[in-house]
Amino acid sequence: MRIKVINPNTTQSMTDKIGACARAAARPGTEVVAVSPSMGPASIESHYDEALAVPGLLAEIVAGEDQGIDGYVIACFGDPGLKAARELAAAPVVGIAEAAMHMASLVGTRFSIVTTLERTVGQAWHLAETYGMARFCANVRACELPVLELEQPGSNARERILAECRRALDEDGCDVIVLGCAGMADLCDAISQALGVPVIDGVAAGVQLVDAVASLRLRTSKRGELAPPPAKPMTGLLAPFTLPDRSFRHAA
Ligand code: 2AL
Repeated sequence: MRIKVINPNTTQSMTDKIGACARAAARPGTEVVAVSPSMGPASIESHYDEALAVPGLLAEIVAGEDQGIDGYVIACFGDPGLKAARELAAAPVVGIAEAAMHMASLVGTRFSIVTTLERTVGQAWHLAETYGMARFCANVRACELPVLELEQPGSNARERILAECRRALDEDGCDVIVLGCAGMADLCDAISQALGVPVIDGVAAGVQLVDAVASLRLRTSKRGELAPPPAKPMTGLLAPFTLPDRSFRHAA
């Protein structure tokens, strides 16, 4: 089993951390390949960042289909490009927000999401609604923490996230915490121990979930909406994204 974990931002230290956490969560015998795209934003904390992260992410999916990858994890809590990735890949693709929310719904009754900047709160709610998970979501809280602060040695990110998690447990009526950024993956164990409730890191949840799906020999349905995209020229800077014929091998 080979799982490709794609950090859609281009910060290598964060990709290394995500890779280490994904490997720690993976089943014995499952190989984790952690990559970031060759182009895109250094961090993803706006709709603009998210939109511009998608082309590089999709290039990693196309490459993965030639690398014999068994499953993909999109390791950013906005789940950027998830549906497009599913159109391109036959192997299953899971986003960390959808993985974390589904996992949280299995171990409690209501979860609160603790994320980075306030401006990303709306997107987290949007995803909860899209996935049918809003009924399990008690609240989405932000720490006003820029994503790249999670990469700075000596930052007080952990304390600020932990304090917000405690406020969530005190005020939201939740019994599970979902961490709202892939860059928080390495903090999950410590926060979980400090709080005494399940704390879900989407990277670990995504690796296990996609492994389960692939182990059941389930692949993304190519009937209807997630069929390979229709062939057409892409122009300008996107010319390299014109799909070669071999990308249409799954067509009915
Ligand atoms: C994220 C994330 O997971 N990676 C990134 O660059 N931004 N999420 C977030 N809520 O800020």
